[in-house]
Amino acid sequence: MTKKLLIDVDCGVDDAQAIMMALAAPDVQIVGITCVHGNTSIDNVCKNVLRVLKICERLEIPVFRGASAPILSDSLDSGNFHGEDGMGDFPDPEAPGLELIQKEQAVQAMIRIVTEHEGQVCLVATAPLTNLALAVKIDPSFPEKLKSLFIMGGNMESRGNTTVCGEFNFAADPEAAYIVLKDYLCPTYIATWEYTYHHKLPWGFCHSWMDQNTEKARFMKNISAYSMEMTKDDMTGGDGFLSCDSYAMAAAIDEEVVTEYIECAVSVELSGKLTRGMMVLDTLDLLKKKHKAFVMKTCDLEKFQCLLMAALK
Ligand SMILES: [Ca+2]
Repeated sequence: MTKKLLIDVDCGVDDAQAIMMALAAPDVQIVGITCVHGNTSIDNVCKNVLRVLKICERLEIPVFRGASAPILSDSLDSGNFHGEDGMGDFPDPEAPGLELIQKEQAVQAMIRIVTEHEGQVCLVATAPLTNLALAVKIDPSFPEKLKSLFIMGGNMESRGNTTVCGEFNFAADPEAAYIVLKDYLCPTYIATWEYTYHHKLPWGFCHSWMDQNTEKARFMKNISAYSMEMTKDDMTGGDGFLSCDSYAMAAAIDEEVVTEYIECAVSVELSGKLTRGMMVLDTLDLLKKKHKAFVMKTCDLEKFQCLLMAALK
């Protein structure tokens, strides 16, 4: 049966990798891509998604513009990890124009699409969760109409990549992350920062992946050059290649990619001096929350690499 995916992105390089993975997967239909602030400005995010769809010859997929800033926080500086434009600042004079973005706003579109396909859509969120939080505030029945939710974000060992204890997507809009973990009572699967960090791929894989003789591989090599240079001596990289968003996408595409989960209630710290934006795992069940999330723990790296390989073929 065809899987329907709705994808919410702040299109940096790893979002691009995740989108391309979904586009290449058999039996997957992308019903829409919604854009949100994060790695770069909302306009850049929209443009980057269109660039990805163009290289994959899939510009018929509707792309929607969403929130341009967090709900309450000031915008967080992404540190230009993926370059100023979010995709390595590689010039692309042939990039499609923003007139291809749908007129309908992202949050409205999410609600409409999921209502039209009630119980069938997996929402994959690889960005700050602002659009998702707004969607449930506008339509409280939105989460229950989803088949499932896959998130790249948060952490499970208090390890940060942006603040001391904060992973970027959650730290960029802690209130949104809090709302989503509280109000989305659908089956929820989370690829935390540590899950991705513990499943880095060898650089050798990365090189053979990008050295495939295809337009898509050349595109990936070009947009990745900047962040690959950055990760060589950066706290996040060094000893391996990381495509954070692709871990959440892989889990949505093929449930066998994740071989072990921690099933427990989760929340987000909003007021800590050092820990604002940190995801909290209630492994002792002290919060007595009925809804448990599936926090990804171990990954079948062979399956994961096959999905990535196919993305650039
Ligand atoms: Ca992202």
